[in-house]
Amino acid sequence: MASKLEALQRWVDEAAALTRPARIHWCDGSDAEYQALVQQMLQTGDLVELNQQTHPGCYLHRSSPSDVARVEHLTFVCTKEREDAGPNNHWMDPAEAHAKMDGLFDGCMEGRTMYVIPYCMGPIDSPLARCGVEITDSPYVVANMRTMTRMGAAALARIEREETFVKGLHSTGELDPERRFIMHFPEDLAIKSYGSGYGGNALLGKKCHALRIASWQAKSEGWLAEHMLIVGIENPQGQTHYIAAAFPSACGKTNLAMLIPPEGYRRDGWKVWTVGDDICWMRPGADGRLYAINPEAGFFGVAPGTSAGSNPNALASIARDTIFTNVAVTADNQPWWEGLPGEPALDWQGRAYDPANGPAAHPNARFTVSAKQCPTWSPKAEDAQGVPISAIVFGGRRPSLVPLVFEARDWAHGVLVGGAMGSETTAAATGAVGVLRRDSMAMKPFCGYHYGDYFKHWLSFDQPGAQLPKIFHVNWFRKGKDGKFLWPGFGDNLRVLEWMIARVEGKAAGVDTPIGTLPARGELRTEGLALDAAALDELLHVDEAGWQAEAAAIGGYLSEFGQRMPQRLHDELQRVAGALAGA
Ligand code: SAT
Ligand code: MN
Repeated sequence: MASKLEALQRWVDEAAALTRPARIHWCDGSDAEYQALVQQMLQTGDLVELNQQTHPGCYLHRSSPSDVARVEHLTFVCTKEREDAGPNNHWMDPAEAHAKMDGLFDGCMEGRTMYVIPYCMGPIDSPLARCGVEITDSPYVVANMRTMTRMGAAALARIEREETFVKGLHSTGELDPERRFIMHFPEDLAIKSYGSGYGGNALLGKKCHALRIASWQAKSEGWLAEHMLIVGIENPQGQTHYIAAAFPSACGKTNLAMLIPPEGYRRDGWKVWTVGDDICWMRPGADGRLYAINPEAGFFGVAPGTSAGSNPNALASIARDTIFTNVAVTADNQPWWEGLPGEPALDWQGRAYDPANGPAAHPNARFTVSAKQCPTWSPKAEDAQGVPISAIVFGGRRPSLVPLVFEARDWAHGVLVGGAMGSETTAAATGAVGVLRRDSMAMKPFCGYHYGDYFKHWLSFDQPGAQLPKIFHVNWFRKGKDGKFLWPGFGDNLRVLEWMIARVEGKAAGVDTPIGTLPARGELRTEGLALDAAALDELLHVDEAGWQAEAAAIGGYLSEFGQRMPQRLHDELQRVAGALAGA
């Protein structure tokens, strides 16, 4: 196969001339192609078969032990002007970056197959969808891309029609952390990634395209590419509100997207529909509302902690036809991780399990599965027009200070609330875990341009005629003095979403505070919940002195972005600080 689109064919020819593969395979996305790849990987040891009785079609990939997460310190945005990448990104001059990468790619596919993967991010017929082509020498990447994107013939046809696509060149190289770089060239819609096979570094449709490059495209085309789940909440009357929520990696986006309503809610007829668990592209529709699609077709979820208690829908999704990465296995060869019943026999590196070596599954072990296997997969997720968003939610891991939920006064205040977001770090990225870091809109590792320009872009949606979603902030991770979580989380988070929907529908008064609107006493339904009044008070308390210090810290953070930070956000912060001082 080849392409009749000259620009595509020329780029593939150039990549082949540089990397010198033994053969080139254009991926058609068929079942037969997938099965052949699996067979080949079983032979090379890239995949290990799991128990096919209990887990039909499931396989395990063990990565190199030094290649288990995204590497933000090796990830660059290469714009002509350094300032355009902003202080939120590592920057390299494009010419220097190309030279460096081409040096690494030189001859790197000798003796190997080069796969050409045309893919579409979003429903194939959606005007909100965008396409790309990834070139890789990794069959593991091809198999994962097939699950995570609409890959193959239909995508190629759309690319040939539109004549524009994101170019992603990838090689696993030697998997040497010293020879590993993830480079983005937003001005050329191009990505070059070398030396890692891990999801966020190697499945280029995901973070590299659907967030870093897409955020850049979105800025110039008037839409938003966000690190958000999308969930539909259907009330007993059969009306569904769609909510988009941004949390940093490994803070429970997948769990919220697949939430199971608490017992009483189920009885009353509440339903939850999963549209997406990680990425959301939104654009104003003719009626002024924001319409969202999930650009992905699958879930690349964190395995540890996924259990019948925390996320039964995820567990049901991954019972078959799933690729597991860096999980442990039981004595009868079933996938295993911390949080599941039973016990591990081999750890994620394939060694006999020994607690002295740490957890059996890597803390960032993952599953890759088609979204269609999720019991709550929304029929609307395939809708070309997307779903209308009623509320946007920001949140992070904040053990203290930040209440369970509050609502921003208006859009501009909401942009400040998202901009000020902070969270304790997790295992999804290399580095220390459990340190508070500011992570505006959960986009710190993913915004492909200057954060100041990004906030300005967000503010620009507030226009006459716009019917914008309400903006909320949540914190499921608040701890009491005993160090235990105050809020049960998981399914009970629906109680908080219900309050948000009541606010959207004008059915809850709330209480105004300097930081925003909180649920008034009695507005949050707590029946059936083992939560004492003191815990609820603490969860909904605004500690003014603590927030004054927080406001000062946020001010310092906003100043890091210099002149490009819109004055409007400083003004919004002044308003909050003023209200706190007067409180
Ligand atoms: O970066 S990944 O997509 O591999 C996982 C994450 O951090 O969300
Ligand atoms: Mn993510």
